[in-house]
Amino acid sequence: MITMKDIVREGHPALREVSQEVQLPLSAEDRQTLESMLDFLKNSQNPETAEKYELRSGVGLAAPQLGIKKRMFAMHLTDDREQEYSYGLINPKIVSHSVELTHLEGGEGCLSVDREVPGSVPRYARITIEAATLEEEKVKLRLRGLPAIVFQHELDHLNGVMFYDRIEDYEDELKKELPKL
Ligand code: K2U
Ligand code: NI
Repeated sequence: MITMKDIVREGHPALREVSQEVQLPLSAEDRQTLESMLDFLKNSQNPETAEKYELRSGVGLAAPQLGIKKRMFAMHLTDDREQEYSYGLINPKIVSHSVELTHLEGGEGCLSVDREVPGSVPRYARITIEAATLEEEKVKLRLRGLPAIVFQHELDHLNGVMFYDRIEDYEDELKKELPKL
């Protein structure tokens, strides 16, 4: 079971590297890892489980956040139309996107960042994505709203990008990562 001690924090090299494509068909190990990432998100959104295991609530988790530099992440959330998005996505890519941008009111956070970093994070308002799922099927999804924002936040993790890299109007010194431990 993944808990917060398994999630690497700012300064860990995996958060700043480009992850590698995942070999298909999925190995038993990669499948197990991605399924446990999805379980973490579900556990983190269950008040009793989250309290018992001291989990921070998350709607997305990328393999590099476990120190695993592979192009896969899990997302688990419902959008404002009560549509559930619960996926383990492998080799995800954005195939097209709107010109229009959006941002999460109040800014973004990150399970690998133990501090508040205020500021709006610009994201594409609408995206069309392709990926393989845990069921080893290719999926093509059109996302908007929170699912689109979560997808872009997690895809950034696969490319070594942190959400605060994208906060334009923010003094540089506060964007710098904590000193390497
Ligand atoms: O990747 C992560 O660190 C998980 C983040 C993903 C995320 C943060 C901000 C905006 C979109 C995605 C966690 O889910 S942070 C907790 C959270 C919970 C609900 C809504 C937004 C963020
Ligand atoms: Ni994050």
